[in-house]
Amino acid sequence: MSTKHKSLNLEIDKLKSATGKNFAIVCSEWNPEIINRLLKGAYSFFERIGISSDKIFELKVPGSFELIYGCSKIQSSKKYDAILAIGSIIRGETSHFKYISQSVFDGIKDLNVNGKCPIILCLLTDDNYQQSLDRSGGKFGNKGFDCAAATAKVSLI
Ligand code: DLZ
Repeated sequence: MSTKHKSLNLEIDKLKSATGKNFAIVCSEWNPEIINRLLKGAYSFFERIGISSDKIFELKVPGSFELIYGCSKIQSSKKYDAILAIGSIIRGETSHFKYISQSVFDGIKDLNVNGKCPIILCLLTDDNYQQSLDRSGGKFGNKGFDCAAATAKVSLI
């Protein structure tokens, strides 16, 4: 086993203390193949720490812009220890990409500032589809898995 995997396993072992926590995932419906790959990564992390997918509340929203509203609703429910927001924005021909991306980062940041319940943002903002594939279970790993680990970690703060 490589050193990298040893340290990953140690880290995952530490995060097993989050097994009793309640998590919610909010995910966008845009770029569904990428979202499904990120979700697969996220659920595989939660399974590694002993949380099965049926124990995680999942809310789908139309696009990444609506992640803000979805997360806000879940925060207000006061039922969860941490929320994982998943979206994929891919640059198009207009400046829409820039406005949506910035709004999501700002909106989720504002929700984190309110201190009700932490939100980890797994938002891919890529120039093209290949970059999104590379980061959702491709050559750069799976950001869904990494962000699920961050969600477990922040629930323990
Ligand atoms: C409109 C739009 C565009 C052009 N691109 C994306 C995208 O790449 N990823 C994404 O998650 N959502 C996109 N959307 C939809 C917006 O997030 C939002 O759902 C709509 O503007 C309606 O508010």
